[in-house]
Amino acid sequence: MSKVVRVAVTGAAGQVSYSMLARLASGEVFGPNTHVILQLLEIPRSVNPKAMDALEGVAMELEDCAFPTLKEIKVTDDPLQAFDGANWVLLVGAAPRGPGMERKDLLTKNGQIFVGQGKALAARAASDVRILIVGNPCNTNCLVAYHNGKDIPAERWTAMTRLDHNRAVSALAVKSGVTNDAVTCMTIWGNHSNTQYPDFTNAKINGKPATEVITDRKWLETSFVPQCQERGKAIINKRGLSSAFSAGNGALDHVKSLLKPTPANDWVSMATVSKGEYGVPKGLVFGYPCKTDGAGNYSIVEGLQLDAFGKTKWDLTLKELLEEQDAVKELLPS
Ligand code: NAX
Repeated sequence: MSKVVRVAVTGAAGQVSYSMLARLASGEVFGPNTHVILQLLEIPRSVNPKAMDALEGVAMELEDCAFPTLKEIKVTDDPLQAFDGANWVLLVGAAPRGPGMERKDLLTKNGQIFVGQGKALAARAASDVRILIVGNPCNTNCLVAYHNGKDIPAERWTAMTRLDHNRAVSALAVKSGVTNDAVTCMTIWGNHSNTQYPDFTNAKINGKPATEVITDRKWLETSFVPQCQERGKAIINKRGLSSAFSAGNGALDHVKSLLKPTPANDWVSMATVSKGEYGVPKGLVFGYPCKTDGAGNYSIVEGLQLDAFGKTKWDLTLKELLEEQDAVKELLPS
């Protein structure tokens, strides 16, 4: 094995990371001929006495898998060490919403974490780094990190809408009685929140417009869209915990998509730093349909049309992201 890839993961003792790290180390993502060095970040013992212990336990389990592709595991509470030379960075750790916390407080509390991590990434990551923000509110956390780590080009920063994408694909497949691979061209527009717009109007089922296969428009508008938007909450209601392995799976699908070209007749959903596509203000982190080249790069699929229903939903999710941007404006250097 001549190739080595350094992968930094934050929130590495949390439940999403727990469901993801073995898969990252195993060769599933980077292939059987690439050695993986995992650089795992948690919060210091002075902030939470249990987090580093839990992370050390996770590292012991990873060792005990004896993956031929796993070269080294570093555990640290210092972002500069975690991001040192990292080629791929998965920012999963974030501050959870505390009791009585307002949305604005959550945005600014997380924003402060992502100011520091954006700067640390710009200082230490590898020159070819690719960054995925999973920790919520992921679009705005990505916005803050990017604006504070601008030495890293805008196109290297993405936030995760892939779990939403997979949820939407599965929901259409179940409704139309097909397998998941028959559903293509799904887009999650906008925010990874309950304003996201899962776009059934441009999606396809067995190559045909989804709206020709599922002709029950009322179901699409009043069941499918809210089901996707509220899926996270529905899982919490059942499990008593938020989505974990489906979220880890979404993150790995996102990375795998960047490592493999998107098939000609399909695209994937990613939230990216807007260059103004579809009229979104530049610099906002917005969920788009994307095609990838297999070398870590994406391009936005241009020219899709939305109908009146879709446009209304699209406007709402853009409005929410603009409000989130306003809530963290003090954290964005001009
Ligand atoms: P957990 O609470 O299980 O784990 C989070 C971990 O992050 C904790 O171990 C905590 O100590 C650590 N952490 C907090 N601040 C940190 C910092 N500054 N540096 C390093 N580590 C830090 O949450 P989990 O269920 O794993 O979810 C992780 C994040 O993913 C949450 O923000 C969650 O909201 C978000 N999600 C995002 C999804 C998406 O589609 N974008 C879906 C799933 C998930 O809910």
